[in-house]
Amino acid sequence: MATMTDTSAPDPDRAADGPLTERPGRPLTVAAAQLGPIGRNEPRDAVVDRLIALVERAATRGVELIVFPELALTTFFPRWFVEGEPDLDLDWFYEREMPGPHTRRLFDAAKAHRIGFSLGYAELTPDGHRYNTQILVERDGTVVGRYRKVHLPGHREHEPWREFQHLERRYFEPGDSFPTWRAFGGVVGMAICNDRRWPETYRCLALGGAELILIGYNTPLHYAPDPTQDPLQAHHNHLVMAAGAYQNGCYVIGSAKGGNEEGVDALADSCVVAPNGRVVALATTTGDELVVSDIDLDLCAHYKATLFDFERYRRPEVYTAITAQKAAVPPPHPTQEGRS
Ligand code: CDV
Repeated sequence: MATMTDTSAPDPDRAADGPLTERPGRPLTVAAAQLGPIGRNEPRDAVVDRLIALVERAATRGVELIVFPELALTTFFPRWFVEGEPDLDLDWFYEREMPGPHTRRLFDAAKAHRIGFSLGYAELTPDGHRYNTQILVERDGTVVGRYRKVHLPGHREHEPWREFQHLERRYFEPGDSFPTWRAFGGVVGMAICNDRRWPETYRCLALGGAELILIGYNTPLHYAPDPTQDPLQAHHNHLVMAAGAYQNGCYVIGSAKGGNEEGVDALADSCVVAPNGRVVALATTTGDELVVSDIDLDLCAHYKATLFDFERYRRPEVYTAITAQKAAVPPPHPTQEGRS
């Protein structure tokens, strides 16, 4: 029988070298900078004005890092099939440089207030590639890193049976990695919208040491392939981010573009989730709103060094199916002989 002094059995509730003790802490004040709808013809400068207003509000609240949503500079244009929309200039929705002529003011305002930020936008590279991208900018205005969305949802071809399209797979190429960076006193990673539903996203980022995962999203309340999910959108949103945070000992900041955008209702519910899996700050509106939280990155160690001590407890040799196969491979149906 195990005694109080028996150290032979691994105790998952205790760090490998003894109980976690009080630490000095790595405090950081963060905010999801939720946006309400952006109109199809809303000029870029008007959108940037809204982003700067949120930066200025953040400054009065001591915020050091703000997270803007996915495609935060434009309406969610993948809802339109361009051939059917002669007035739609698709290239207008993409940024060719970052910062560019319109976004330079945002960089300057954030730097003036010593506020870092993460911003989602449609990227058009000089050699013609298009990505759904999010960047991370430090408090001194330097671009720390860029992430390109890995999990592109929706479809490639026009599907007229839908109330609105979701043509991300037509308008973007997928990204191919989950990088992490040292920034804001910790290790930071990013993900975009549909990425947040996949456990692989968080685990890949956590294997890169992520303590803080920044996620922008545009989630229509109506999911055409299976409308039974419509009333569950808010539940699924927090379910996946809370699970990702807890199972990887990370903070997660989820920032929505919510409200009714060009006739499509989108989920708001921007939030900050702690490594214990609790939503510690939550939006109360569907419009432009700062969702502020005082976090402590040292809280991550309580999970990373105990229950989710990867080095001690993970079994990658047993998880080979995760990278070796894509679709599920169920066992074969039993044969008549097998049943007898
Ligand atoms: N922008 C997104 O990635 N939206 C998806 C919808 C289409 C399901 C999402 O996962 O929220």
